[in-house]
Amino acid sequence: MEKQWWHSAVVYQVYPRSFCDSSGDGNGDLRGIISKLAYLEKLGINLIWLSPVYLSPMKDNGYDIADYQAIDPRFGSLNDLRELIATARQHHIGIIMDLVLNHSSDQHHWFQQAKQSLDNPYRDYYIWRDQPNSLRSIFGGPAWNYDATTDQYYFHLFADSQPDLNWENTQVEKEIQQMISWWVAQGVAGFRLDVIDLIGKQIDQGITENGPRLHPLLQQLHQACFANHNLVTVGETWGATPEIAKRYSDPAREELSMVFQFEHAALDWHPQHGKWQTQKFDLVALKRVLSKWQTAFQGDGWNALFWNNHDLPRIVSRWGNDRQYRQRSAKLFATLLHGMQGTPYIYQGEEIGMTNVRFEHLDDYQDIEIKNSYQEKVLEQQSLSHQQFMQGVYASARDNARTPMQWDNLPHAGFSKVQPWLAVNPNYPEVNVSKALQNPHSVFYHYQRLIALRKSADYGEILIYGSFELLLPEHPQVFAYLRRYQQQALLVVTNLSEQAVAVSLDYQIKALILNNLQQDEAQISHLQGLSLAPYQALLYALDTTN
Ligand code: TEU
Repeated sequence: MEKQWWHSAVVYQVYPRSFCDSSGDGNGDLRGIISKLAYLEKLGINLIWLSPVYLSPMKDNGYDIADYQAIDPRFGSLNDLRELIATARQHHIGIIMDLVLNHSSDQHHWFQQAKQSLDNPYRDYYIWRDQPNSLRSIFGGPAWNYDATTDQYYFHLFADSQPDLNWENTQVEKEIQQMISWWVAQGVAGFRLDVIDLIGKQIDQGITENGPRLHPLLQQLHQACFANHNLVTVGETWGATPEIAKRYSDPAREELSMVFQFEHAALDWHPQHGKWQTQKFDLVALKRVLSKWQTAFQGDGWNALFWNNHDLPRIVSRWGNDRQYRQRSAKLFATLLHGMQGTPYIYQGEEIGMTNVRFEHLDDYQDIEIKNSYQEKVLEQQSLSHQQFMQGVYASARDNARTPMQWDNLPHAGFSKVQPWLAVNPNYPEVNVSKALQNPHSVFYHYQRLIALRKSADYGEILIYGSFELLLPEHPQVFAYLRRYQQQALLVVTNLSEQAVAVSLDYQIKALILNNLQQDEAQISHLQGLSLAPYQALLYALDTTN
């Protein structure tokens, strides 16, 4: 397949509100990000995916945009953003902006106009009906909100303060294309497209995901905004199967560079209660899903690799062990992910093994999804008790990922001089950047090594373009796979359990490249009877001469 610059890139997601507060108002901001660019360059990443910083009432932390071409004063100014783009470039880092195109905030002037009257010129920018149908909001409750002024209902797949834009209206499409082209002209490296699989919806048929208009709209977007700019574009697509993912990311179709698929990310969710009642982690299922995605594309698609983002709980708490084996299991997940084929994404704090949080009261949490789901599941339907719901919050709530970045052991973890908008995880004296940077065996340096390997002359090509073969698919503790490229082979072998385990693999070793344990390396040359300690992760180069 034709090589692209973003095949070899590593992306780091910044959730601006929680990254670094330079102004002292308890919210992270752009100048805070600028102050940490040297740190990110040291980690080795190439791109920052910047979660939304646009003007917003912050009902959904910026995923409710009131003006796509203005910066929210909490985060700074447009000049600060221009400075971020320019300074990041000096650190060899590009900026990926987050585009929320499925909906706007109800504070956007389009919606403020639209709700004035039935014949307002902006009325048709949104979706209105005389009667609601049975569609539900992803955040809980009906997807329709009654507007008394005009005696109609408007449609919202998320909060009622996030009305869905009407992509059937070509005027909407045109305005959005102009806005995106303006951002391209600001010098950004690319875009992440929020819930992009929802824009082709056909409400009256009850189709929200993967609607018939989706791909034509994306091709038009590509044509109007992305073509000839050498950008990277990544779509958020919860409903993607490999077949669907090819429709987005096959280069011949000229839509997006890649998509985030969530099959692995929702594996332990309950069929009825979803993330609010998690089920036992099933390693065999995880391996099956990931290896399906690893082998799905033959030049007609590209994987985006991630464990974490601002919507998901922390991987080390979720499927690792965030107590006794915190650092070790954090490194294990890093090795597994960065060893696979695709573009890796790191979510802020992942590189130091930040964990989930357990606040005592529901009120200690800020996320609108928590509040709305509590309303629906505990108060209205009474399908979960308060206690059950809190267990769900501890396991899966989005605020697990959104607690402020832990920079050092000063008050508020060095994130801010004042009480932050969301409380800091109390483990910050132990888990923080400053401490990680002082310890050569920290999670941070493990990530740094993995990123460096991807850039190395010896292993870059195989890590980026090598084929993938899952080993021991039914093994209940071990996740192991091979990568092959031309005459080279790599082996990743990991133990996702608290018990030591012995495996027998019939390969000759050339070199041990990475080990998440500080061990005196026994001079083994063959992998028969390999014994893995709890959460051990090894990366070998294999001898392929015979
Ligand atoms: O997320 C899409 C989305 O559907 C998530 O809200 C997810 O389904 C949910 O967390 C699972 O319970 C995107 C953004 O990443 C998210 O932060 C926004 O809240 C959402 O879109 C609306 O813009």
